[in-house]
Amino acid sequence: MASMFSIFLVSITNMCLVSGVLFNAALYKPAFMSSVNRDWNAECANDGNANVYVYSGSCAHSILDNPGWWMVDLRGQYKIEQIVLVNRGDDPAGANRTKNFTFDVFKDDPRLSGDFPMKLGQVCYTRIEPVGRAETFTQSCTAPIVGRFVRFVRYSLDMLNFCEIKVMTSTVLFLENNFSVKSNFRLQITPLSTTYTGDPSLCILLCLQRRDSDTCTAVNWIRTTKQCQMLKVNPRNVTSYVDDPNSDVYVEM
Ligand SMILES: [Ca+2]
Repeated sequence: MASMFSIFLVSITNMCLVSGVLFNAALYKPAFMSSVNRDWNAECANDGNANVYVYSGSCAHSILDNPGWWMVDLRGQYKIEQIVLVNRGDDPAGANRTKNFTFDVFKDDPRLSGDFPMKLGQVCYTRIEPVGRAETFTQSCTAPIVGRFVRFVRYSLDMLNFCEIKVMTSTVLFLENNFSVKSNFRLQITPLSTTYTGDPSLCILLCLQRRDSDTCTAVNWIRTTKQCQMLKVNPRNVTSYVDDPNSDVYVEM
């Protein structure tokens, strides 16, 4: 089965997307945190599901850490303008843990530096007081910051537990995306849009250009007709593959 997958690197360094509206650059991107409690992993906090009940499986939750941190890789350089945090809602004591934290931003992966996680990046904002139970807290950065890695960090001993984080931007400076290709399959979901392109690379580029409106993350490329079907799916939870000898499916990694 492994031979059905190959990696297709799409590096669109000249793509500049300036949208008229803020959109969430963190949705479905790779995310990490200082530790994981049960299966409530970091990517539960950017899965697009804002359910505030931890046992729903849509919240990230660490064990006791100092510092405790959560971080998303936006896979490109974005001008970060605002952060939205949806706090835990099912437990008052748990909700009260979301305080004394900072959101900071790095251009490069800070985990590769020797002083991670202690070193601060460029600070979007710091909040001392707790975010309310089940509250959706929205805060603009003091000034927009260009970067790729956006981190929640708290320099005291406690657990992290929040249910969604959105990184709001209106400007993409460039993208660096990897797609995996699975030959002779397609995803059986309703496309966001369908068009015809000369090759799958163009299809993927059109998909990425929809970032500001509908988070296109995958394409079905119908080889026989050169049809490009643009799709929205969580790349970490793809279940709707079907056999199709005329199609290849490309999914963002
Ligand atoms: Ca969530």
